[in-house]
This record gives sequence, structure tokens and C-alpha cells, in this order.
Amino acid sequence: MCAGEVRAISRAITAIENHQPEAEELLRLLFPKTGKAYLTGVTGAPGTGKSTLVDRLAAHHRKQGEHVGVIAVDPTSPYTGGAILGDRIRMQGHAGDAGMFIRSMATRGFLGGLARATAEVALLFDAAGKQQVLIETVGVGQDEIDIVRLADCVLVVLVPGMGDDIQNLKAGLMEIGDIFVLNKADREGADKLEQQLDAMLSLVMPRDGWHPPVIRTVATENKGIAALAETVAKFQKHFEASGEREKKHVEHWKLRLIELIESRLLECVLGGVAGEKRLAELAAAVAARKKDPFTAVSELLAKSGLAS
Ligand SMILES: Nc1nc2c(ncn2[C@@H]2O[C@H](COP(=O)(O)OP(=O)(O)OP(=O)(O)O)[C@@H](O)[C@H]2O)c(=O)[nH]1
Ligand SMILES: [Mg+2]
Repeated sequence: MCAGEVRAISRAITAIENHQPEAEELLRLLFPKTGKAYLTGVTGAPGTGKSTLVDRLAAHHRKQGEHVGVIAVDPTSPYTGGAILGDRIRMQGHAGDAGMFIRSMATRGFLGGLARATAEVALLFDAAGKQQVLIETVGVGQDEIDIVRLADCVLVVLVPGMGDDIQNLKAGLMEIGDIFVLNKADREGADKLEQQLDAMLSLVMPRDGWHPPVIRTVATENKGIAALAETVAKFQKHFEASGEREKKHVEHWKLRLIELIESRLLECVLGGVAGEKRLAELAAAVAARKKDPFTAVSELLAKSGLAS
């Protein structure tokens, strides 16, 4: 793993995805070797060009001699049915490059385990010597937002013609963006969108002295990619220079620990795949007023020995 061996990384990711017990043991052993990778989350509405951007950013980092790990989170969202195949095709250009590892994470269907799995794969990449880890998710739901929040730097991708204005932009997305990428800047309406974005961002309080900038890109033509990478590096430096870095890392691990606790507790209380069925049955009983939710939860906790 630490030598960045592709087959070893693949097997470890599979172990994580399948909740194999050795995955946790492996992560525990590897953890002291982590903390060097920089995690960039890329999110935005479906079809805004996230995969194309990630692909170009990855190529940019490779050119600088950095090793790259990419995690493309396959959303459950029906919007993006075609995305998986598309991603594979677009990223094929890197096949055979041992300094680059791309993995699609499928939603394994059970109780918010995806954010945890994504974070764990990022740790694996870190231990395997990937200096840059890029995570793509569609910013449509809270799950996806939770995933990118694990990143050190969050890029929110917007495109012209998203509607008459950006009012329909999810407020949550606006809050998590460290850098706003105005992709498809070759399209009509780019100027107008930039003006609207600037106006909106001028109202946002700078976080720790950082004003989220807007970077124009045409991902398909590799335009603006270097500037975007530079801005990410600038953001990284900003936080390293200010005393905020430690604070941010503690915040980061607070979130991750909460997630880990949640996922462990859910697993403990509901158990593996059968748990989903049990949850559905309980929910049906509560909906039909056959049981109240408090008693239902107390019973569940008692059964798993977490409460009397
Ligand atoms: N004109 C133009 N088209 C672009 C640009 N960037 C990406 N595209 C095109 O937009 C389409 C969607 O690109 P993707 O990279 O798959 O977008 P995505 O956000 O990853 O899509 P999902 O994963 O399905 O949400 C593709 O046909 C790209 O070729 C750009 O800068 N300009
Ligand atoms: Mg995509």
C-alpha cells in the first residue's frame, strides 16, 4: 500500500466498500503514515463539468510530478444515470499511469455509509503517497454535501444558463464553497453569472480572512485549469500561514469522529443488510401508529445492549 502499488490499493478499497473487518485494521496501521495528502472536493449540479475538471486538474498535478487519487462518488440521484460511463470514458486518458488512481465509489445503499467510505479511501490514498486527492460528488443532497465537507478545499462548480439567476443555487452549496468555478465560460451568459456571483459573494462574510474567489474555466479546452490549481494552492497556504490550520483540522476530525460514531452505532443497532429491512418495518409500524417512535428506538437500543 505504502509503495502505492495499484493492486494493493484496489484490494484495500474493496475491503472498505464491503465492510470487511480487515479494512479497519489496515486503516489503523496506515493512519500514522497519513496527513500529507491535500483533499480537494469538487461539487456542483449535474452536468456542470465536474468530471472534466477533475480530469484536467489531475493531469495538471501529474505534470507537476505529484501523485493523484481520484474518488468519483456515484450518486444515487436519478439525474446522473449516464454519469458513470461518461466518467470512465473521459478519464481513460490516464490508464496505465501508476501515479494516478481513479475509483468510482458506488453507493452501497445503506444508511449514509458513503461519506465514511469516501473518507477512508482518501486516507488510503494518503498512505499510498498520493499528494493530491480529488473527490467528485454531485451537490444535490445533504449526503453529497457531507462528503465534500471532508475535503480541505471545496470547489463549487457553476455554469452559465443555470436559470435566470443563481437564486436556485442551493444555499448549502454557497456556504461550503472555498472557491467558485465558473465552468463552461465559453458559453453565453458567463459575464452575467460572474456579476451575480460576485454580488452574492460580496455579501458573504469572509471565513478566516478568505474571500471565496470566482475562477473561470473551460474544462474541455483546458482553459483556466492552471489558474484554478494555483488558487487552490493559495487557499492551502492561506490556512497554513494563519493560525487557522490547527483549528480547521480539529473541526475536521470532529466531523469525522461524529460520522464514525454514527455509522458504528447504526451498524450496531441495525446491523448489516438485514437492518435496512428491519428499519423499513419499524418505520411502517410507526407510520401506521402501531408503535410510537420513542418506544421503537428504545427497543432497538435495548436489543443491541446499548440501553436497558
Ligand atoms: N462547452 C463546454 N462544455 C463543457 C465544459 N466542461 C465540460 N463540458 C461538457 O459538459 C458535459 C458534462 O461534463 P461532465 O464533466 O460529465 O460533467 P459532470 O458535472 O461530471 O456531470 P455529472 O457527473 O453527470 O454530474 C460534457 O459533455 C462535457 O464535455 C466547458 O468548459 N465548456
Ligand atoms: Mg461526473
